[in-house]
Amino acid sequence: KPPPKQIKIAPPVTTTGLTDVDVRSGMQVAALKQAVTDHLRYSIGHPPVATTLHDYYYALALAVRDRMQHRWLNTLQTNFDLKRKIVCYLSAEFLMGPHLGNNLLNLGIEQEARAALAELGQDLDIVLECEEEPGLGNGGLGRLAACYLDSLATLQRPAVGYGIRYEFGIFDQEIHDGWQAEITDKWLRYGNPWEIAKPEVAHYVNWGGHTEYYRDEAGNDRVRWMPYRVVKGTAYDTPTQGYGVNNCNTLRLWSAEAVESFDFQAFNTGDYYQAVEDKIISETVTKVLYPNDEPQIGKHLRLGQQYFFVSCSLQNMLHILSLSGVPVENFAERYAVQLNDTHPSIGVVELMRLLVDERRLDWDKAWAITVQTFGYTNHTLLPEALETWPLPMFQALLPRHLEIIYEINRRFLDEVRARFSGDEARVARMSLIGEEGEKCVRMAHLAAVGSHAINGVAALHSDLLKASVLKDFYEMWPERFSNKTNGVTPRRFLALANPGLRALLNEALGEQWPVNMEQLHQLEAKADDAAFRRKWRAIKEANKKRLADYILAHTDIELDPTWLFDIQVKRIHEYKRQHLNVLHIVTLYRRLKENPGLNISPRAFIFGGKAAPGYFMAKRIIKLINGVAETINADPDVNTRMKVAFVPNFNVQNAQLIYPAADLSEQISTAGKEASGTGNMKFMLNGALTIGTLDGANVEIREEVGAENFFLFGLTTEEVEHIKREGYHPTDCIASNSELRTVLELINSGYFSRGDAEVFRSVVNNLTYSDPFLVLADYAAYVACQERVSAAWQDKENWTRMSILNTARSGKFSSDRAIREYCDEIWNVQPATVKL
Ligand code: GPU
Repeated sequence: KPPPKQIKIAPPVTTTGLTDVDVRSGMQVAALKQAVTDHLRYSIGHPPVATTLHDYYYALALAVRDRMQHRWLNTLQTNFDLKRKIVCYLSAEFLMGPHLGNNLLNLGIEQEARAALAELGQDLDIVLECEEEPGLGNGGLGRLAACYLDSLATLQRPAVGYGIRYEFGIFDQEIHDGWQAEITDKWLRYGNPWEIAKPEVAHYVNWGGHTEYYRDEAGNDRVRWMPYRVVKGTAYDTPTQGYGVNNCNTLRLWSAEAVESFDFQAFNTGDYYQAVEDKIISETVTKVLYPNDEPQIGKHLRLGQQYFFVSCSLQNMLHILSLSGVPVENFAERYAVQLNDTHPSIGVVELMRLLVDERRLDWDKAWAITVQTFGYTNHTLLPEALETWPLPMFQALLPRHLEIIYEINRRFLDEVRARFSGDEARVARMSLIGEEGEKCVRMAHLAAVGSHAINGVAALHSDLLKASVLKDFYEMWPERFSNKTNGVTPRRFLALANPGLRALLNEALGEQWPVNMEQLHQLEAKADDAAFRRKWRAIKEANKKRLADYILAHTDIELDPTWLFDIQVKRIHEYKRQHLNVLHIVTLYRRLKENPGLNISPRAFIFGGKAAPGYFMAKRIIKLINGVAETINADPDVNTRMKVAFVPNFNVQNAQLIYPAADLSEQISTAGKEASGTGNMKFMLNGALTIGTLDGANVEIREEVGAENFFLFGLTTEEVEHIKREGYHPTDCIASNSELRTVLELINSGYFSRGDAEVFRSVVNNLTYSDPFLVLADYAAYVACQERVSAAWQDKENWTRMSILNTARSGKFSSDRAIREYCDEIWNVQPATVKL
């Protein structure tokens, strides 16, 4: 990213005549204007000649943060006074996206801020673009955590998000000659106005070494962990403001530093380099986010990151509990700790260690507290994505934790044997230690054993969980299992991302819909109103124009906003089947070349998404999309009716431009593979129609919107499993479909790679001889379904009707609904009203 423009703007001098308006908390234009002016002068302190646009962003951000700070402190005090139970959401990722626009929205001061900046000669929209978004997540899982923080605050539930302050978040993606290039994400480069460092909030985390057994004063056998290294974790807090309420919760991220006292030994013996090296190793822990989402790659440092943030967080909870004068025995009455997938599941063991070794509780008591405290959300069924750690690696880093795991496992397997006597195969399947091949710790089993509640993230996913990955655990403890279908925040992804639609909804429904999405049902009546439909179309077209401008600026590809915008944005993964989408595009291309008079609905095919840097096939798929785009966009025979664009660096910021501009949402994963999906919901909220398989939350989206307003195609989960069992031969699909054969041959010939027939050989071969995600098996059904889409698009009025119905029936997918369910059914956490 280039440094912010050095626009020379003289800091203004104002005379507001403020009387009762506090510059640090006033919400009026005059107060905000004065606050920005003061921050420019006293917090940033550039002379007029050096003041930049970025300075205005930073000054406004600080002014907004002051307003939240006021609410934040009141929230903390209220929760403390009321002794409320607190949700602790443990997540290795929080993909927050840009803060400024969202905080203005949630505080209800967008217009005031816009006016204040205008009086200072600045445009809010341009200032908003200066923000470098914190990309501390890979995709769906990290963004879900961010949506849940928004809903927790809005629903007035006391909550803390605990995670890692990565110095480098998810890489920035550039496209060079069609290939993905990864650029380090230096998001902290120009400072971060949203966080407040809390150097006094620090905890110490041990690594490695060995354990010693001793007898305490009372004659009890105890264990002491003699670590090889100690790392210090310091808290950085980001306030998360609820919408339309005073509640402001905390996102607490831990940053690792070296422990100085540890250096002295080395310095005294003159081993300066050893000391410096220790410091570097310690600080490495929170350096960088691992860019692989599913599957996680089993690296030593990754386990270190997980243990580091989980240990800091649990120590922090215990510390606050004792400050409140609450006995440790009451831990589970005061904290509901949720594990966002298995990444923080070492917490089960760490809490046991803290309670048994450090607080000297007896085992049974500690275990009861632990199970009562934790809940576990599973986010994937992909076997290669289930986390396991090789035993030697685990033992080297966490020797005491391995001992505790053995003890948990011994007691647990006794229970299994008592329930299912003689079933040793079941015992082996359920063990926390995997013994086939290299021995390993199974983190999903640990999370399941250590949690009183286990949930999947969509109805289908939760059912499959009980029938496959966690079947044995379901048979053991059926009462622990439930479904919590994901949701997304309508504040960021509708009100903020789609101001045109926001205004129309306000006009039609009043202003409560962002916190009561069921009210959107009232739109159903409007779907039959031609004047309303015209307004609806005008908003969609303006959003498409806005996206087209962005795409032109970033790719040089010009799109026509009157065309059908067909969009697939998400991480690039074979199971998500971006290559199935490409096969349809090439099919259409060939049909147009063969039959120039063919009547098709003109379409823009838009893609976006990052590939894990080491994921060979995903990177080829990006190259394929770009190769097809280059050829098609340059071909005058077709480019008046179809174009293809790959939006580089898909992130939260450009997602807010993309979802509102979609006519068609591509949700085409192999049935049974996408746990839920959340992009599907963001599209629906914004009135896109879905083309999709019966996978993840698509099933529930179709249920809500009605089958007649959803383009369904493809094999079901059962059919997929059946075909796999019988032995799947993709070559049969090719043999029986000459059009598919021609399409694959065209890709293989080098036609989309300037004659180089090697580039896509691996993709074509993979589909031809392996095709693990049944792309070819679903090809014909997908192409046929796309023809139905094309025909439906011709009827503008009916398409608009369906679009309105999609928004009208999207209420279920608000994260508020999801968070209410978690609070009522898993966490038992009540709202607390915060007054100013
Ligand atoms: N998901 Br596990 C991720 O984004 N990263 C992960 O490491 C794992 C799951 C996603 C699922 O793929 C997606 O289906 C789901 O909607 C999302 O988590 C949130 O639950």
